[in-house]
Amino acid sequence: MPKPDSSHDSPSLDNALRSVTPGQGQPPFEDNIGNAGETHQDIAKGADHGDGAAHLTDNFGHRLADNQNSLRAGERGPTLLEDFFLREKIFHFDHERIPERIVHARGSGAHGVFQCTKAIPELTKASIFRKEGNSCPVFVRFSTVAGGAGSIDTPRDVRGFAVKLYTDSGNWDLVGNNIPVFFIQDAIKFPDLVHAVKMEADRGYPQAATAHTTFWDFIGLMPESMHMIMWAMSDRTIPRSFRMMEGFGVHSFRFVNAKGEGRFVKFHWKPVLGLESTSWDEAVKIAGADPDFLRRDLFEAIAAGNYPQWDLGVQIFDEQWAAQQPYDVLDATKIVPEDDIPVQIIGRMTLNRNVDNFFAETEQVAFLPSNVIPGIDFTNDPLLQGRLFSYLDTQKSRLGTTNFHQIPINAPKCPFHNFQRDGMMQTLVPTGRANYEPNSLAEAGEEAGPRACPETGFTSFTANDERNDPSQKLRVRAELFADHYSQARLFYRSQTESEQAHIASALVFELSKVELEHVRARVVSRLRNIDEDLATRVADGLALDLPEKAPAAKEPIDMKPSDALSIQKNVKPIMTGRKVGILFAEGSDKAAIDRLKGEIEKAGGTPFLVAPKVGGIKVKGGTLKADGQLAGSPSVLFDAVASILMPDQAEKLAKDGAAVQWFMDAYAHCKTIAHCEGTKILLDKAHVEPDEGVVPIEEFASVGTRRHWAREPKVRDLA
Ligand code: HDE
Repeated sequence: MPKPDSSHDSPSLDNALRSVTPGQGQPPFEDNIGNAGETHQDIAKGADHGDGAAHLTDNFGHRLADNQNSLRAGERGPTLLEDFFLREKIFHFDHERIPERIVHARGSGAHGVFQCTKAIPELTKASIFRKEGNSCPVFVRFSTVAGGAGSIDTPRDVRGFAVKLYTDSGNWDLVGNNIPVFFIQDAIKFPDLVHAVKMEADRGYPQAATAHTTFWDFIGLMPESMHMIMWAMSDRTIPRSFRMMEGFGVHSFRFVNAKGEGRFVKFHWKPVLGLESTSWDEAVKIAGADPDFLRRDLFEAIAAGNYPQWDLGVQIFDEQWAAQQPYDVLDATKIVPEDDIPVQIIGRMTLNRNVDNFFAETEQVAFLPSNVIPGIDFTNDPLLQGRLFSYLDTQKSRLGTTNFHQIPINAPKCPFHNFQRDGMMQTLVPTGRANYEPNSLAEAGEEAGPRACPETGFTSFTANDERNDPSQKLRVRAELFADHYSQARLFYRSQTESEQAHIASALVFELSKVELEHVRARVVSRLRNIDEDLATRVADGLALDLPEKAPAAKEPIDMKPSDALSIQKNVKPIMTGRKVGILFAEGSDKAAIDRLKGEIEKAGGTPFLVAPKVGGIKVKGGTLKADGQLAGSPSVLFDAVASILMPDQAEKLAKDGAAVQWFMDAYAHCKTIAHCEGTKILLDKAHVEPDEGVVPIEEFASVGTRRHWAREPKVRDLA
């Protein structure tokens, strides 16, 4: 264990992790307890085994002689209760699971570093932003919202984007999503929202899906959700990779500078790889081909040294500007358009280390929006205010103790000292009798403990808000929160034609799964306030008579469309971070394959060889091993595909459903298909027609891995 520390400094992460590593934490015995001449240090090193392996012991240090057979009364007799090895092993195993998160149960985490790239002391006294180059470690957890911990990675769902920054002035948790707005305006509705979206209470399904009756029933009755619904039905909720999605703090927060001046701030994480999403058909197929698609993608990218990066951007505005807007900046169902307040980049985050242990780190990490540091403060957003309570509370039920902050992944990396004591699973051993304050123990030469620091400690910002009368207690929603449609319209009208079609199809799909017709109709009646064309398309898709327009609490206004809201307008035409599937078979030209692999790697992409068999295959110029077998490596797993085949092999594969589907899907998902002459028969069988994205192998590098949306009308009915 880390040495007990009277100052109660947090154990550093390294120390704390070491404390559970076999061989650490031995008491300093020098006597021999093992084989002749063997000391504790030898035992720790596993001296006995001669191969560096440690001795297997129980949790109290007793060595096991046999880990295969329990202790029994006779060769064929019952097992003895006396077997303390067996009892402890089974006892511990029985209690391995902890309650999963009520939302965001399915998540993937990684370590990294954040660095300030632009000092902004005039805006905030937060130490991390005081000087360019200031840096701190971070831990990030990406998640889906609705599904359980073992659910698939690619349902249509919002993604959590939670960042813990271990700064020198304490942990700052920016617990955001990949969508900048939320379904509801007030925390009091959160339990209802979550009950409605999770599997239905009586039947226990569907898992990880919004496409069901109770979700849409709640949504139809909650017009404030309409803006979020536009985002949720867009391709934002089916990201290609965590590495290619934006993150948002969602709420307006406050920056406070050394003079005590406050300004509103909205936080944005912008992925260096640009934005990219899958298509719905692709996401559904990925769920079968690789349920861990996004988790694997993150892990493999970091393991390969392709570290994902995001720029941290801020939008800054003051009370005066906020008061002039047609929406309330305290309303989490609204964005502040980037065209009105541009995003300034102030830092960069790099994820450069995978977790060592999923449970200890990704599962036990506890994010608290209430973790802010001096220079960053909350606002009166009623959703944020509710979150400030909920997250602390939930950690007690998940992690079982108020001492969850001592778990290495949660502990700050700066010292912490206070008079909080005891509680379950207390691992610190404070010394002395100063566990209260004030005390005068110092006058007798005793350790008196820490004191508050008025100069550098956290002080809450007092907003000068003329629109608020704190002397009244009211259960109301501020007037400006009433416009539920203008920004939903802004979002829809900022999308490309293809993206608008995706939103319409997503709504048709989701509502088609709703069993109650009046629920479908109510949602469509609300869509009419957003965009008549959208409402008509959805009604048509459901074979529903267009219902009357729902009355709006406030008539929507037209806002200026913004390119920042579209994914397709923010894709970077780069191969970096993308994966290309290369299909080959017996007799394929190894030199051509090597050449193509080299080109992909040079452009920052990852080639992945696919063949009918994974073991060595005889090719022209030697033998070649595949990374994946054809049936297990469908083209949905790649950003683009290429094939280098001899005509006889292509003919053989044309009779194999997996091969034909490989090209059919790549084509239907608007991906680049690079091929050699020999593949022709297979392409014909898959109905692949020539276009700008179907190119000879030699042209692959110039076309790259971007999608060819112009092809879409040929492969989908976009009505
Ligand atoms: Fe959460 N949310 N949330 N949420 N949330 C949780 O905390 C809650 C909201 C978000 O990877 C829970 O530790 C309430 C908005 C993320 O561990 C819980 C309200 C945003 C994560 C909780 C909201 C989020 C959570 C469940 C309405 C985007 C995963 C487990 C007032 C800004 C963090 C946990 C991780 C998790 C409550 C709304 C993001 C129950 C009451 C808005 C990324 O405390």
